Amino acid sequence: MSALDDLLHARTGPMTSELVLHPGQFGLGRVPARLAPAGTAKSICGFCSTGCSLNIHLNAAGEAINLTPNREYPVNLGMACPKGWEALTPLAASDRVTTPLLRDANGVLQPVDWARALTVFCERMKGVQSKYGKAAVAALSTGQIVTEEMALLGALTKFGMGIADLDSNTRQCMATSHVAYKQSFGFDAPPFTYADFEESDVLVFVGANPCIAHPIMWQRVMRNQRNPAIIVIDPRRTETAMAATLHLPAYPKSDLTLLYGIARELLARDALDHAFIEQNTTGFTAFREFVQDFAPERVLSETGLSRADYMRTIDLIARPGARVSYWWTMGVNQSHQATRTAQALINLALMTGQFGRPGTGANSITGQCNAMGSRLFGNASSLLGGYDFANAAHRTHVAGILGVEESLIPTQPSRAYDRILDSVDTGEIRALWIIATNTAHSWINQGKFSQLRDKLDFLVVQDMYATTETAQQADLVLPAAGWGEKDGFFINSERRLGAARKVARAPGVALSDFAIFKLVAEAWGCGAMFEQWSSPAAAFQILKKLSSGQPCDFSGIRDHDHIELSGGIQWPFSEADATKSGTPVIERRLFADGKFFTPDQRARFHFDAPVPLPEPPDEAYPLLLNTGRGSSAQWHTGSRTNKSAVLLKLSPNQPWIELNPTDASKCRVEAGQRVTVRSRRGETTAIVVVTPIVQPGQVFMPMHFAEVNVLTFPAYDPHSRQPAYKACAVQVVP
Ligand SMILES: Nc1nc2c(c(=O)[nH]1)N[C@H]1C(S)=C(S)[C@@H](COP(=O)(O)OP(=O)(O)OC[C@H]3O[C@@H](n4cnc5c(=O)[nH]c(N)nc54)[C@H](O)[C@@H]3O)O[C@H]1N2
Ligand SMILES: Nc1nc2c(c(=O)[nH]1)N[C@H]1C(S)=C(S)[C@@H](COP(=O)(O)OP(=O)(O)OC[C@H]3O[C@@H](n4cnc5c(=O)[nH]c(N)nc54)[C@H](O)[C@@H]3O)O[C@H]1N2
Ligand code: SF4
Ligand SMILES: [Mo]
Repeated sequence: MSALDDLLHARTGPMTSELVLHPGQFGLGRVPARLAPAGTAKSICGFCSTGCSLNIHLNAAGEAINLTPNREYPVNLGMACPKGWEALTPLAASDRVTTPLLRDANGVLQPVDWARALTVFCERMKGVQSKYGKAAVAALSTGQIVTEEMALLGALTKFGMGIADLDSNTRQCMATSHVAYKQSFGFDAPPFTYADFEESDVLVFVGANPCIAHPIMWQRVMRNQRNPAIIVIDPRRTETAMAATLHLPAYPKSDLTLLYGIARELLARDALDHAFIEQNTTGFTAFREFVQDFAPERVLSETGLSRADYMRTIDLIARPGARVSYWWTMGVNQSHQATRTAQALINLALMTGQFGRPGTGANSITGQCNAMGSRLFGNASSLLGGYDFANAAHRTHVAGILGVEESLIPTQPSRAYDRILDSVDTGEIRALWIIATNTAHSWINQGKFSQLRDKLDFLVVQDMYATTETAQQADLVLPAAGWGEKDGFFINSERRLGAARKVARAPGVALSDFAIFKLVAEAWGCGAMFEQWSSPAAAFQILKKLSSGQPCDFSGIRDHDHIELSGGIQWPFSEADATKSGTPVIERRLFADGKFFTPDQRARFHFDAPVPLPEPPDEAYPLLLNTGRGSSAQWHTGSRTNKSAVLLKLSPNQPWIELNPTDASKCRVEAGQRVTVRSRRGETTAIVVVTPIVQPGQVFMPMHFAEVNVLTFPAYDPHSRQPAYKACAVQVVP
């Protein structure tokens, strides 16, 4: 391990050497992560999937001192939300983990060097594998690291370490969109570009609160000069709903009924694009038949909407010549029938031919900065590059590009997050490696996760902080560099690749995830398999090859600099595109020719009958709990945003619960009071906010406090296995 010591010595040296390995050391060559020269570097924000470009201003030593939003970038046009403005602050937090930490015999996490950490990692993981079988080790990853890192992790775990189960927090977030698009379009391909926010006549937002969750996308809506009608379908009267033309407060999870009802009325009015249906879709006849069951009486009684609002919605959508776009986020994806609900939106756009023209589309808004990267390159549900594990030709193709033995590629996708945790429960899985996600806070029905900890022989957490709920439970913590401390690319909601740059040095001996994965590969004994992955830049070239010929083809992009100089590049941008046009177009939407990615190039209508809520309110637990984003300054479990004094000032720092005035008086509680919130799985306390934003019988809690997932009910969409975080029964008591 002395080579490792050399490495660490180099690591703690001057700014220019985050991880400068001697050429040939472990066959690594150099893993360059040089800092940009003094002046200004451009980097894509590492919080949400909007993918704003930030100008990072550097001092003479090449260290970031502050930032301003990039005015030239086609995404944010000089704007940023509070998190973007504060993006550098979490890097300097005092609780950054600066060395590996290993739990000692007394149960205390103690600093160790990398050599020891890697030895323990391999001994314990291999120990579990030899005792219980290879399948006894699993990994949970993220949508918040650069694509090169995700892909390397995916290849390392599955092909190098024999780990069959590698899932990620993208399951909590975008699994539904992935499956819905794949089934309907033949590939996970969000069709839109952000220009569509400005080009629509009617924008329908379903279970999306962009004012809070995607503020810069909302700014793009505000730039729309076509006097658009904005329809918001959300049980809460959110900031977005307040700004809308029409708010439809449909009862939670009645969306499916509502959307099928709308399809029925469009049929009745013959507001269809017959040519599009005929030429570009299959399954319409059965769908037409199916929606006949959704007469207005049924829709109005199940959704609780007024007839006037319902009919006005249909009038707006059916207006001849109107460009209509449908946008959805977690109010759809986190439901017990999430995939079919997403597809109900896709169906509306298909039957009316709202594709491929400005201001149209059935558009899933992504969550994390690189959830789109993980959908294509996480190697979890799809094989690297959006291929299928079950397809032998795909496995041969990918094995060829990577130079790995084909037999090492699993023939099945990973099991989903919930199944992985179930297998921990049954004792089938004994060791977990968690990277850049905070499971102990964000997973549904979190009481269960804490019990599972005791069933694990070995838990490794790789994070920027050792203070997260999950890292606190780890046996081994691997210290990671964060956004701003490493190079790579993200893919945003509109399929735009953006380059994230190293503008700061990670603290102590923390390393980029890329470097950690390389070191693990070496220590494990499979380093040779990843020889060509010598740096993020080299990995980018591999990913280009994997993308080539796929719908997500970006083989026309030279390198990270090319991405940056072009203002980001949307896929597809193939080698042929590059030869043809030289420069990528600034805004590109899919399906202008009506051709989809299915074998017959036709989109599919998918539908299913609505089924009741998994845990409806009853006498004992009379309120329906909805959860989601609380403010534009809070990010998920808070491990990054809680480090900024500015962001902390912009949002309440205690868990709160929103109650309608009628429920507040029924429960005999008052605004500002601390109350107990209880579900069948656990209880917690929160401060009461009395507000008509929530409907009677419904309450809302932000997800940014660990307490909330003590309460949630573990229901999942059957197709995507995404957790249904937004509906469970609770009681509120003083
Ligand atoms: N500030 C901030 N921004 C973020 C994040 C963050 O943590 N903080 N996270 C990012 C990530 S990863 C994601 S996934 C996105 C999430 O972005 P969004 O999905 O927009 O945010 P949420 O608040 O989770 O949920 C949106 C809305 O769904 C509604 N909803 C709940 N149930 C239903 C239902 O049955 N039907 C309908 N129609 N609506 C329903 C909720 O009331 C809520 O207003 O945000 C991203 N942006
Ligand atoms: N009740 C409820 N629960 C929810 C949701 C909800 O709406 N309601 N939403 C769900 C959704 S959509 C999501 S996306 C999840 C998010 O849930 P999580 O992924 O658990 O939330 P984060 O706080 O973003 O956790 C990311 C972790 O990665 C670390 N990190 C950041 N950058 C890096 C890096 O470069 N390398 C490494 N190694 N670590 C890094 C951070 O410090 C942080 O601890 O929560 C889900 N949970
Ligand atoms: S909108 Fe998203 S990408 Fe843009 S600055 Fe805010 S968090 Fe970053
Ligand atoms: Mo998410």
